[in-house]
Amino acid sequence: WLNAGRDRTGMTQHEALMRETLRLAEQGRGRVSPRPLVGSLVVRDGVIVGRGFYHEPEPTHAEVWALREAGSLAQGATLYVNLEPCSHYGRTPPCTEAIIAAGIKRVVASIRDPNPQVNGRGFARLCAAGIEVLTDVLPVEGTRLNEVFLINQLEQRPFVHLKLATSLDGRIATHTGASQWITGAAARAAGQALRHGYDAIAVGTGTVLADNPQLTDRTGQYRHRPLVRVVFDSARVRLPVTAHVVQTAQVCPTWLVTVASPQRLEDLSRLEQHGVRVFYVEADEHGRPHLPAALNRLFAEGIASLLVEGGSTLAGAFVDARLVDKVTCFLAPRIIGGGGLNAIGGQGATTLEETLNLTDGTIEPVGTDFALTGYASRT
Ligand code: AOF
Ligand code: ZN
Repeated sequence: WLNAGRDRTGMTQHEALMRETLRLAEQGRGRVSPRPLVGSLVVRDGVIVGRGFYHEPEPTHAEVWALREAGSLAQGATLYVNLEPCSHYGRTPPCTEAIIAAGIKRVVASIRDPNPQVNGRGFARLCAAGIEVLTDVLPVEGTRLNEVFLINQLEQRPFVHLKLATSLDGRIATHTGASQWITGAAARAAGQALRHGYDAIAVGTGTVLADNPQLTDRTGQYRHRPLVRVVFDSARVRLPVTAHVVQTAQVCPTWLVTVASPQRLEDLSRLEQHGVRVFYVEADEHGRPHLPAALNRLFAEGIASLLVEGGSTLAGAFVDARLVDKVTCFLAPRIIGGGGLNAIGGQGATTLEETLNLTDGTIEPVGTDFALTGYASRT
């Protein structure tokens, strides 16, 4: 009674195997940046005979791992991969050639690779070799999995994920400044776990002064590059040498993004002596780092993804600049009211046509709180 080719959950066999491919790719999280999360399967007569996923420090691409495991069983088999196979000589030879040489009959993919070195050439090369190519299998899931890589390739800037933890009325502190803790332990742990998938965490100096946070990845899972703590400061340079992020800068990188301030050179050199890297970018109209310039600079330094953790001023600046791709809000079912501090400062919208809208939202309970996630609408 099943629909042709579909299992009891309504998925086709291609979709079910692509789901497994995406699950494999996910295992690379925290160890692929600035490259994509890629998984691959070799399937012969409905049986998985090879698996692979991309993970640094090995430069080997997912497809090649899967082909290696399959060995001679790859002859006449189908290869699943969530990203178009590469067709260029990079750190490794092109996967298209390995696929052709192995005798693969059909390639099933989720999304095209926008990397200008590939961008359709991988599929074209496979077709030219007589391989059947089927793409756009679970394209929404494939796009989400590589949301960082896709923004990097298409916009040449880091992917920006704004993380908030607020009361039901969108506040992050009471009118006296009390802020620890608005959300419960489970939500705080979930927020910390997000850090594992990111290259850098951004906070404003106000947050460092108020909370003196550690801003570390405490998942205990392997990551191939250390998490970078990026502090955004104005020309006043208020980041104190005594801050935890400065005191530990030798073991866990801390970068300061600021604007040129000749009267603060002594403070800056003291921070540098503690191992803080200082980046100067042009000032915006408030005398704070111009965010597009700051992101450009961070991208050039290898930061492919940034988790913005606050506070109100920095979150507001990112929202005003519309440099937010994704938002996760841990929402506590409590109301602060009165003059409590808003999670998002900045200029804000004047009309309702100017608000930053989220789409594809999901909400799920986390302990006694809720995690709301959405993507900035591009319209
Ligand atoms: C990966 N892993 O499994 C696949 C990738 O820097 P290279 O030479 O390793 O090339 C990286 C590019 O290759 C990457 O940006 C993407 O376009 C393509 N596919 N990359 O790192 C993989 N399949
Ligand atoms: Zn490749």
